[in-house]
Amino acid sequence: MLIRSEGSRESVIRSSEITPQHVFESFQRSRRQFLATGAALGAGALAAGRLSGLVQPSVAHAGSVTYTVPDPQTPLQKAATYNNFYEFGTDKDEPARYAKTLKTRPWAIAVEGLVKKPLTLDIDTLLKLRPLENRVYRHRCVEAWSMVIPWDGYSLSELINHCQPLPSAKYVQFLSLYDKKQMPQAPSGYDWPYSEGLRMDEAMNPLALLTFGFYGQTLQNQNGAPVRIILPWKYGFKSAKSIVKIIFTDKQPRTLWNEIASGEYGFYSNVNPKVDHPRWSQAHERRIDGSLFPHTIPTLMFNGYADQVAGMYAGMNLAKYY
Ligand SMILES: Nc1nc2c(c(=O)[nH]1)N[C@H]1C(S)=C(S)[C@@H](COP(=O)(O)O)O[C@H]1N2
Ligand SMILES: [Mo]
Repeated sequence: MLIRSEGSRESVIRSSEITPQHVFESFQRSRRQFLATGAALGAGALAAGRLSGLVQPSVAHAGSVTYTVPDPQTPLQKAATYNNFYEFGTDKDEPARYAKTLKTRPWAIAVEGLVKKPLTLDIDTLLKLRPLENRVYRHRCVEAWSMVIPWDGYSLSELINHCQPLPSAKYVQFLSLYDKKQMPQAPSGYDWPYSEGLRMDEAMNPLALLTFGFYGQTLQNQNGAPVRIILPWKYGFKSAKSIVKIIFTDKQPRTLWNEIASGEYGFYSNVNPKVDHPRWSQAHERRIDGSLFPHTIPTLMFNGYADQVAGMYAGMNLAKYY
């Protein structure tokens, strides 16, 4: 098992100052929830969403790696109403209100750049390329709030292998949809479309998830339907929503937030409690889960995924490459 749960459980206890018994109960609750989801998936009893039948019964297991965390999950209702999706407005409640108009069919991802042969992949082809797995990930926004969300998808590496990038490809860029007509709320002064990127080894890391669903159902528009990237060890803005293009390159691609404020948002943007944002600390986060009262917990190095990702940054000065 690659995800170390002990450390994170301890930090929840310390930070929220609740009794170990409560923590234990909430852990047991989320574990029961987790097992119940597994049983439901196994029985093919998923709610009406288009994902039923596509999600693997082997919940959160892929090979020997267990993709889950013991933290209580964020309720769907919160994950779907507190969003960053600037194309649909800059307030947290705007994406849920305005993204309704996003047209998610037909949809395709164009694959370009340093590949054997450029190709276009239709969303329904993408959905069937590999079985979807359910993975519960910590989701840490650079604004120091976080959620715990069960996503449905498969490793981005599976798509990349399918695309056959050339050995000269060192980076991969993701572009989100930008359609002025569907997104009249998108603020001006940003160089749309939303662009993000990864080094090739980061993109190939099994944690990087090509995501189609959450909570056992199709992604809601405000969460990046019909397909997005999820990178749990990086700040949320690296996880581009509603992507329509993937470009393999030999140069570090432009990224939207880095262009807007390069001193605040670097290319790497790995979650790091020791490297503060110039305007606030990154040592703690406000965890948005089912609790009645807001609570703050310590932020974990690489968001708790150090075992799987730290090796990729060995020898790098993470204060310089933030
Ligand atoms: N296209 C696009 N993708 C985006 C954003 C955005 O504004 N536009 N916001 C990012 C930020 S800052 C975060 S924290 C996450 C939020 O994902 P969620 O709303 O599903 O929790 O999406 C990221 N992906
Ligand atoms: Mo974010």
